[in-house]
Amino acid sequence: MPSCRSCGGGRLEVFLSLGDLPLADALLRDPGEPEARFPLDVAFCPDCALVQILEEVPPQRLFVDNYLYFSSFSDALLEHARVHAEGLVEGLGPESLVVEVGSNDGYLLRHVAAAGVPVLGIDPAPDQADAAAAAGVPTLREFFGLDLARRLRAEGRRADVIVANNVMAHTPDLNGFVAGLAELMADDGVATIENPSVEELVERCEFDTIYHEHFSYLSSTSVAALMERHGLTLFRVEAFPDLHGGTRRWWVSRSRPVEESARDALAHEAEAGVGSAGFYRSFAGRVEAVRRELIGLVGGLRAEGARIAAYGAAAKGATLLNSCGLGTDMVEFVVDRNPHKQGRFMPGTHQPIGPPEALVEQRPDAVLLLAWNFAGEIMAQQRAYRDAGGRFLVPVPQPTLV
Ligand code: DWN
Ligand code: ZN
Repeated sequence: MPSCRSCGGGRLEVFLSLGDLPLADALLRDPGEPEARFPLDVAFCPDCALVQILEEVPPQRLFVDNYLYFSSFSDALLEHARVHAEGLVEGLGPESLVVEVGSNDGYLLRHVAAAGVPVLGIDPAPDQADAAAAAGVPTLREFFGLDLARRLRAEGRRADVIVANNVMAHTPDLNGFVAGLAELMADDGVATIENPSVEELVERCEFDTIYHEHFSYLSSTSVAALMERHGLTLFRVEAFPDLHGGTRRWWVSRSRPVEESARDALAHEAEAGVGSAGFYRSFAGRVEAVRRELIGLVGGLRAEGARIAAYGAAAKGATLLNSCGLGTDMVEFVVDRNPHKQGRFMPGTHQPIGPPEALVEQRPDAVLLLAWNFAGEIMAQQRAYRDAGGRFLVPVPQPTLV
């Protein structure tokens, strides 16, 4: 049993095992190509409340060799990033520096650059870094950690703001990552760290958001403990209940006064029990119930002769299809707006991935919404399919045909 990724504690308690699954974002070029599978066990640390997986797939394999996720294929996410960028640039100017770790295709920093504030993106994914450069966002193609932070500081670069959206949970070396934030951050700088909240993951049974890219599953409680260890303080917490199934934005700095939102978030989690093992103990049973219900619902539709497709070649979709054993005999194909994903095949279950237009052309009776976190945007977009009688199957928190 490995020690805790955050505090080094030796009392990790596994509360969910999803079996040996393929890498969620490793979409295949050919369904016959060999696929590695890795165990997916989730544990709770009673010493610092961090929820984490035990397996450590090398980040190079996860995020560089075959990484197809581009942030700019969700309008809701783009709008969320634009609003955040606009808030960040207040009070900054041409002497400032805003760094984003995990900057992907420049979806956020391009707004900061447009406001005349110097930016630096950091992301090892080559195609995404190329897209960012084309959008006017200079990007270092590297993984972020303490040694990169030290090199940047040695060059005299200190960040007034560091943005880290959906990346801190993706790094196996949590302490190196946070030490890097402290090293790169100007004395009176801040970092804003966004990740899904483990509280909603458990409460809404979002087990499909568990995959090997997500080494940690964060809470205000575990983030506060992690930051304290590196001389940083959690001073503000924002909640976005509808983003990625429930997201928090954690603001940390060396010396900003702690605000009510941070105190409230920690008090709420203490009340809910997010920092204790009991909160997680019933999760596996609830996951099993949702799996069975989904398999039953899909099986029932197929038994009536219904044809079923899926929307969103999302990483979470790979976890859902594989942990529920939904192969091409149950779900025929997947559609996705991201052209880098079209023409590929889902990991493990091998559904071909095509453009969303296939829904209107092939008219499946029901569509499993793998990207349920964007249900509003997607169902509005698929008005024609729905007006023609098509129905969506939303898998979590409760499998529901809408
Ligand atoms: O942490 C991560 C989250 C933020 O994004 C990364 N590990 C990888 C990724 O996870 P995901 O693939 O589950 O994220 P999404 O953004 O929920 O995936 C949505 C998929 O659906 C994308 O492939 C884009 C696609 N999409 C679409 O085809 N039409 C999305 C929208 C909104 C649409 O209208
Ligand atoms: Zn710990």
